[in-house]
Amino acid sequence: MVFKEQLQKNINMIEELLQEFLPEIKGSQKLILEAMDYSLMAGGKRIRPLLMGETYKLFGGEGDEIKLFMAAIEMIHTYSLVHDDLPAMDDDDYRRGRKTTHIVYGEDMGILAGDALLNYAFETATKSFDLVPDQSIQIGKALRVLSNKAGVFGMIGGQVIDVASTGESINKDTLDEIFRLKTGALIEASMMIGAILAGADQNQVDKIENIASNIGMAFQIQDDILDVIGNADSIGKPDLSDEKNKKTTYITLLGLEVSREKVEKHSEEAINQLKSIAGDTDFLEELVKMLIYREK
Ligand code: GRG
Repeated sequence: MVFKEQLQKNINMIEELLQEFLPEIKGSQKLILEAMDYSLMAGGKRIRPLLMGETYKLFGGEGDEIKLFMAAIEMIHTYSLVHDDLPAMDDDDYRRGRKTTHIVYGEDMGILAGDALLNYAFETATKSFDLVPDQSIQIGKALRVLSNKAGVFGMIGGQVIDVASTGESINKDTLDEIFRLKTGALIEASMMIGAILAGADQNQVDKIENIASNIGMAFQIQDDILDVIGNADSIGKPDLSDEKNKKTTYITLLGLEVSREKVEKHSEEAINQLKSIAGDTDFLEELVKMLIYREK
């Protein structure tokens, strides 16, 4: 099957499993359940579950427990976007082509829907203990990676440095740290969990962490580039949201050309490291190229 067809099939499968694992919208929690559904089912590229599922397959995984973790990582990613859009943070009215959660449901429900998605991610992932009890050690390790990479020394930590340094001038080391944590940590978690649940050993998991870290850097620098040169969603018009939010970016620090070279360097490293892993890495390599050279 050609790459694009396979990709669409995988995305459809992810959409279905997200819907399947979300609670039914009913009862006394109807409002928050609706806000969670609104946030999670708003589309999005689904790159974290895609990377997780493919890494799982690469290391020979064949079970269904990965689906619970694929849903969990997308729930955590979505919570971070819902909170990032709040008035106290970026104060954005639109996300993924529609009104943000706090605009539709109010700021209170925006906060709670984000909290609920974060918690529900763990409620979902821990169902894997019932599904494959004999895999409890791998599941425990995967949960540790998920919580650490999303936490104060991972994604949240990156957001903290980012928020604290907004409007300040920062150097490249600090910017790299923000990218590594804010964007990289969840991408690392996605691929590491795929490897862990498939039974990869520690050396292989470390290698995957490194590959994912390069993907995360390339992905975020490309995000900065798209903010300046425009993307397909805004019909070629730049968003310039980084400029509006007074953010230091790769472009403001190094310029467009060097930023493009950095994207190239990180993606090449990721792809070369992927090639050194035994197994069929073709789809993953295509996926990495597509993510890094995306236009939205
Ligand atoms: C609020 C705890 C907390 C964290 C927020 C992820 C994040 C940290 C903020 C979102 C803003 C942003 C641009 C983060 C960098 C990572 C990134 C490029 C997120 C967007 O991810 P995509 O492109 O989004 O995968 P879709 O909508 O496709 O899922």
